[in-house]
Amino acid sequence: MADYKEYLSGINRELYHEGEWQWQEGEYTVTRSHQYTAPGCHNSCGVLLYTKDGKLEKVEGDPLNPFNNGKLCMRCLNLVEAVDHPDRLKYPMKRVGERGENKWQRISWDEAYAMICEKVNYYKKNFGPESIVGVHGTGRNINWQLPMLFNAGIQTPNISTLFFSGFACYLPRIVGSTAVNGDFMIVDASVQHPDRYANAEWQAPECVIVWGNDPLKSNADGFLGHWLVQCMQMGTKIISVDPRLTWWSARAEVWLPIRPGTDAALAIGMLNIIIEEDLYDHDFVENWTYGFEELAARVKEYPVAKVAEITGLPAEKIQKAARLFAQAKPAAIQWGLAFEQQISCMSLVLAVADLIGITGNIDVPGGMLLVRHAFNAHRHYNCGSEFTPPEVAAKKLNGAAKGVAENSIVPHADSDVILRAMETGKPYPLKMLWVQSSNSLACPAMDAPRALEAMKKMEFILVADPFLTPTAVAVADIVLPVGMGPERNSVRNWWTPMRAQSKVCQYYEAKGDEEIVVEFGKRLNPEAFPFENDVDLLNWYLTMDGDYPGNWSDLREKTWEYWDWDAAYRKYEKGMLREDGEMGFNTPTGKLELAPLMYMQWELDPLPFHIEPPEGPVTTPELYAEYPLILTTGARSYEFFHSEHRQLPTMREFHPDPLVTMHPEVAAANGIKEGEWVWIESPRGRFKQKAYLTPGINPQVINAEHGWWFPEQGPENWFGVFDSNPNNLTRAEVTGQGGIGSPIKSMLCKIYKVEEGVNDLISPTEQVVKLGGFKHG
Ligand SMILES: Nc1nc2c(c(=O)[nH]1)N[C@H]1C(S)=C(S)[C@@H](COP(=O)(O)OP(=O)(O)OC[C@H]3O[C@@H](n4cnc5c(=O)[nH]c(N)nc54)[C@H](O)[C@@H]3O)O[C@H]1N2
Ligand SMILES: Nc1nc2c(c(=O)[nH]1)N[C@H]1C(S)=C(S)[C@@H](COP(=O)(O)OP(=O)(O)OC[C@H]3O[C@@H](n4cnc5c(=O)[nH]c(N)nc54)[C@H](O)[C@@H]3O)O[C@H]1N2
Ligand code: SF4
Ligand SMILES: [Mo]
Repeated sequence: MADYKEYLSGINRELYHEGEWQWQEGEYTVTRSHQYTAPGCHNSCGVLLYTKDGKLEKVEGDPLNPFNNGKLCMRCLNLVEAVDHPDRLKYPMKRVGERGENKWQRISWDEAYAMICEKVNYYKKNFGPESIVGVHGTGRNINWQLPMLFNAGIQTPNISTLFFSGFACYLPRIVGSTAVNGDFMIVDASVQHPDRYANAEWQAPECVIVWGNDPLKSNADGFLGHWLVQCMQMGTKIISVDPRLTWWSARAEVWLPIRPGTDAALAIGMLNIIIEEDLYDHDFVENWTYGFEELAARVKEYPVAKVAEITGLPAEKIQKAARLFAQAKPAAIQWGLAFEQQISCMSLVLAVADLIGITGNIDVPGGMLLVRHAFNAHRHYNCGSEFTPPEVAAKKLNGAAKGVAENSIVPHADSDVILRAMETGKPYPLKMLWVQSSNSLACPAMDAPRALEAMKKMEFILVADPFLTPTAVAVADIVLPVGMGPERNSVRNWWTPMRAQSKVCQYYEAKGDEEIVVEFGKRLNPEAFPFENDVDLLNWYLTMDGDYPGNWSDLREKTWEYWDWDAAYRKYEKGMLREDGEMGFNTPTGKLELAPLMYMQWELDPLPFHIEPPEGPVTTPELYAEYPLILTTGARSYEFFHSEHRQLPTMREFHPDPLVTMHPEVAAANGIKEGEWVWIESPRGRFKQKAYLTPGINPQVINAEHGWWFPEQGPENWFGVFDSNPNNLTRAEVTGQGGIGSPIKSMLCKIYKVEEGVNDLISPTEQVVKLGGFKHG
């Protein structure tokens, strides 16, 4: 697709029924839709769903959809296997044995509604709505639906991604970016133009730093990795900051295999080089920024030799990267999860937003585009919060994370404070957990064994999921079957464009999240839920704020007319960013704040600095002597979305086991061969994965996968959920500046071979479930 114009003109639009949302193709009904979740992803690509007699038979990418150009990842291509999977939950069920025994009795939805509503009303009346915690997972297609149920239906202020300490995903990048430039920014890979790469105004970035992110695999946060591949075909050069040799590192001008958790030092060092060598954009800095002098003074504290020492990177490579980035026009930074999964999180986000600022790469073609949500419809995780009475809202379990918790995008309670409250009953008792779209024990729970003990103290736990997860088996009192993407009518509204998702099939008694929200909402608080069905809810959502002109069926039938990207560049010069219509950025000073006032308001240092990881060669040398490897975790893979898809044969054929990646020298030093099972241990516990050897990794570092459980082991052993779980080693309540960030990608460990019958007599799952966890101080 190097010549995109040629590609566009080559598409047979008639063949793909341009302008139609549904048609007949032989024996198939074809529906033009978007797949969001379940199965999960952060994006929502255009799909053509082929059904016959109400059954989904085939899925193809929609070639007319400029968002994904007909391309699909293996997870969407494999949708039929997921939708048809026999392990799916078919009916609501209530627990009849002890918790964890996996004894269930089928009940009807009416019984489930009655039972659950009775519990909710009981706890509300006796302990207040705040005694009920609403839990969801990462941004699947639940990001306004479940908050609406929790805020307006239950009216609890305690909504959370449970046990996921330090808001350690995405949110800090959103609020940090907002503090600096008033908005969120993404790499401008032309997505705001329906004609994409052929657009006359657009330009490919000359250089992109792919930083702590692997967008080909993760496609996270409104950005598809293949857009960047397309840019590379048009000349974009890559700098990769990653301890692993990723696809990007292998094609980079400069690969910086950084010591995990030291990225802030690198970013500040680059700022220093760029300012010292006078490579910054004087015009932009003078006219549009605030705080340059202070920033310039701070970054002087990070000369390149010091940064080289902290990061373990050669000084020349750091200089080369800084110069290449600063001299490229335009340039951009594709940042990722490694930003939050380290203690320096808020400083790192700031330093990198400053790098964009001083080089003048903000809101220019091929730079970092300032983005908002389609049609300014901005209700997401705060949806329905106006229905929570103020005196109840004031009881939200907040921690130190002021900037994050008080922002209007994700007004979540602090999961560490919830964890403590579950354990201690303070500041007030928590009684009920409503878990919908999270397999907490397998994936988000930092210190998973501790999380299990805390959950056991809850009186009533509901889990709503498409599958019977280990979390459901371990602690649920009732489980509800959730419909998958092709089984729900829905709306995708996160950045742009606004997209509709159509229901084309039904699995037993599973219900989509919208249906579940409406059914419970109208029973729990009818005033806030004057809806008959899912489509009523969607119509309300689409028109409650913002300026979307139609209803839900308009959206699904005329999706192609609703490509509402705000394609303007340099919006700050045009008075398009501020409510007062003045020129400038949507910040208190109207400037791009290199030293943001918001940080000061949140009681954070408004200038970036480096914090050493809480454990490592520098902070804890004695521990390092015994645990000499740095453990980073969670690098994404094509086959899985977090803990999902472990039951799908196709995925397991490609990726049968959890893999721990290590340098051959590390393997040799520890007597480990390719493909052998390896214990990964710290003083807090251990887990096992299979060795994958490659010279493409910083030899100080090993990388373990996250989210593993083993459906094939069956529910009796809770699917072996702790056996390969790196979150036996991670900790809750260890967070960075302002209570934000968590060192999930920079811990210490040692490794040794699993020897059958010798050192594997007790599995981690048995250790946690039967013996009460790992013994540690
Ligand atoms: N297929 C798939 N896609 C997903 C997900 C999934 O589970 N599967 N999860 C979704 C979610 S919720 C998220 S948050 C995103 C995350 O997606 P990404 O941002 O891509 O996150 P990761 O793959 O965890 O890590 C990115 C890279 O950071 C590197 N890394 C590790 N430690 C460090 C460090 O200290 N510094 C630097 N600079 N790099 C480091 C890793 O080697 C890895 O290549 O993906 C989303 N998309
Ligand atoms: N060690 C380590 N741990 C990590 C990470 C890491 O990098 N390293 N990454 C962390 C990150 S960034 C995140 S965001 C968390 C993610 O943690 P979670 O988002 O909680 O992910 P899962 O545990 O996979 O749980 C999601 C569940 O939702 C179900 N589901 C999927 N789609 C839908 C839907 O549309 N509706 C409903 N109701 N259910 C659905 C799935 O079947 C699955 O059981 O994990 C974190 N855990
Ligand atoms: S990015 Fe991949 S998994 Fe996500 S919706 Fe698109 S094709 Fe599906
Ligand atoms: Mo995430």
